[in-house]
Amino acid sequence: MPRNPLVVVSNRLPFRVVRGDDGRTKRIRSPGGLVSALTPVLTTRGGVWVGWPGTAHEAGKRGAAARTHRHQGFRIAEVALSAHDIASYYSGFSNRTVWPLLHYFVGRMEVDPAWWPVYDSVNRRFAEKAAEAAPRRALVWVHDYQLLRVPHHLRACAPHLASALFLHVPFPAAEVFRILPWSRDILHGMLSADYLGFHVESYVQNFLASAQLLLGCDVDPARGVVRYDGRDVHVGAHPISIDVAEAEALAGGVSSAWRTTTDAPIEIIAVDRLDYTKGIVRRLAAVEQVLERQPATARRLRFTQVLVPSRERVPDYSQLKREIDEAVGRVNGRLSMDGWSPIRYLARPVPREDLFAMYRQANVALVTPLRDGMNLVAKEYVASQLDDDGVLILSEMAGAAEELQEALVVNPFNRDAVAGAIQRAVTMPAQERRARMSALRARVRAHDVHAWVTEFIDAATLAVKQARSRVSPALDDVISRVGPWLAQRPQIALLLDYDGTVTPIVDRPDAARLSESARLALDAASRTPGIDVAIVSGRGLDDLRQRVGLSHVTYVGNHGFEIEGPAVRFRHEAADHVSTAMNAAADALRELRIKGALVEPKGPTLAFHYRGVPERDREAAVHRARAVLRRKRLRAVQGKLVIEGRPLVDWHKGHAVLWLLGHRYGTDWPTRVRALFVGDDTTDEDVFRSLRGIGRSICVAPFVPSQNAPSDYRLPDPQSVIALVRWLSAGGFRPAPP
Ligand code: ADQ
Repeated sequence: MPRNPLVVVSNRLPFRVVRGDDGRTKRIRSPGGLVSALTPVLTTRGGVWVGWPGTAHEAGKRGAAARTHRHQGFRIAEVALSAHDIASYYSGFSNRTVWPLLHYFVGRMEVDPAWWPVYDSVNRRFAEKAAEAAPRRALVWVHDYQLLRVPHHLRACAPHLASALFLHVPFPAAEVFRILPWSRDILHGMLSADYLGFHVESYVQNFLASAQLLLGCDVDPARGVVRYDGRDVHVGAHPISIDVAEAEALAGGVSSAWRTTTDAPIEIIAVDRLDYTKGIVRRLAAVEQVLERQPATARRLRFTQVLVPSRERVPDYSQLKREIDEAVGRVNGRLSMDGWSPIRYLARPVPREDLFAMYRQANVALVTPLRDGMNLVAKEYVASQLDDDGVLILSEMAGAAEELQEALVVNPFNRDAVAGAIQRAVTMPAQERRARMSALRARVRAHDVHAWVTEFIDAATLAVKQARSRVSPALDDVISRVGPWLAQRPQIALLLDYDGTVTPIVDRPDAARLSESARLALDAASRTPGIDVAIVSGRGLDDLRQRVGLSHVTYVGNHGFEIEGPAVRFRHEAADHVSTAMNAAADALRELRIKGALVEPKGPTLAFHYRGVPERDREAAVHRARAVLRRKRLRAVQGKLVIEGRPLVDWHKGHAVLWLLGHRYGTDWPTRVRALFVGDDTTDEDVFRSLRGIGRSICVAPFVPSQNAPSDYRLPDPQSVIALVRWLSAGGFRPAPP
């Protein structure tokens, strides 16, 4: 594999910046296998780690805070976040919306519409920072649920960069994921990467099912491929692991020989980050049950709960901490005797040496999360059992359970089952313990975090090569998806916007001419039996008719206020009432004498074009134009660098299209007609929405639109729209005769 430079993008940098007693700041390495696994890769390949240093920067100091510097042989690019960013992006959307949902805690998911735009814009800043810092030909590796929109923004600002995303938490069933109001935006964000990795195969399949259900993508579950926007996005399972050599070295420093002596206490250990997903309160209840009902075991048992605080800014977590404190206090209060307490409770970060000493000395590890992406504690415990002894009790809701099948696998919601597993573990014959633990240890040793990093990067690099050499043009993609749908009805209504859809966007509206080849293609389509062509535009009816100049076509002009074509003639009643106000508004707009602006009266509507206004003056120009329209009691509608003045009634292109279809084919037209609309402007979104579910629509845009566009497909430019029109008149969608 070629060794391209690597850019790691994660919410947190590989170190924390803290202020010492002397008032000076220093860096403390973040714990965890990820940092120790990625550091050597970055050092040898060269590259950058992009992340947030962990402290809020004060407003106005962004430049100073967002620095790039060197660390252990590679570069660090800091993304500065304000206190408001942290509250909305991190504590809000990431930890109170996405985290609970991805862990199936639907009831805990909070929805605050103010958080989403901050999450998206912070993700954009991470992407911009990565694009700016990335060496040429780098692979950008994005991590985790806080950054799911980064691949989208990266493709928009640096389309040449290859990117991959790894999700450290579960990906839930599609029916759960769809509960998130921004589920489609998140999927668009993720699918903009070239490669996607999850811990285990079940998350891969859940993700593929979501792409199919929510975006209508073609997926190949056997190969792990999603066809998205003309590309094959590969998706694979990569179970994360730990630094086994480090774990063995730490565990090797202590002895556990005493563990097997007959009157030694039976040590049970549990180690968690403070989180409701870890099932700590339920676990304590199971331990309590054993203590109460198995007096012979209870006398010898000592249960240690190690708990590292986290997310203290999120209210649920401080509440949970109180619940755990109380539960421990209650059990110890009820069951302690003669200086002996059944539960030892260490609610603080423990040095790695001490943690691994505890693992090594524990007879049993109780790992019972209610839901967990992988769970590294299970693997750390296994790696520490240097004499192949010890029993792992493992929740079936942890990703680790898909790998570590020789553990005692339990449902953490079933207290009797967990208590039963504890009882079984403490009475398990040595032979069975060794058989199980040696198999577990062999598996963890064979696949440590260094292997995980190498395999992920190799899979991503291969996927990038395949995807980039086999990009099928967006048109092929649309044709393969829309063809079978069109073939289901005898009639097609092909509805096309004009500017930016069948002609390229130009500086002055009067310069937008239909090319001869486009005219021929539209003419051929309009004469094809079973195809009905309409041009739907904001332009005045006469202007539109003149520009297209075809007799078999229907013209929907003035945003639907006027319609004319074979066997149809319509004019919205409001059109007549507003002509005086419209003319007066056009005069008033001209009188503003805004340099570069163009006023276009169109009868029942008018357009104020400001494409020619210098950029710095545009905001003021729009403001003044809107004020004029308001005074004349007209509706101001935003288009692409144009403000439209329309009668103050609820009527737009979408309503006009539905009226035309009903008028021509009857109210039950969807049973006989396939309506396909193509448009590019913001005003076309009304048609996208009106046709949603009863017709289909294509948005003309060079990239996947930033937000979740209500259209079904995308084509990059007017040439591909005309190619689609030719394909339709050639009958490409009709099944071949037998
Ligand atoms: P976490 O939810 O943080 O990670 P986990 O995989 O269990 O969960 O890792 C916790 C780490 O913290 C372990 O390395 C453990 O040793 C350490 N730790 C816990 N308590 C400690 C204490 N008191 N003192 C010191 N260290 C302590 C997320 C996902 C997981 C996934 C990982 C990696 O939620 O499912 O396994 O990412 O992808």
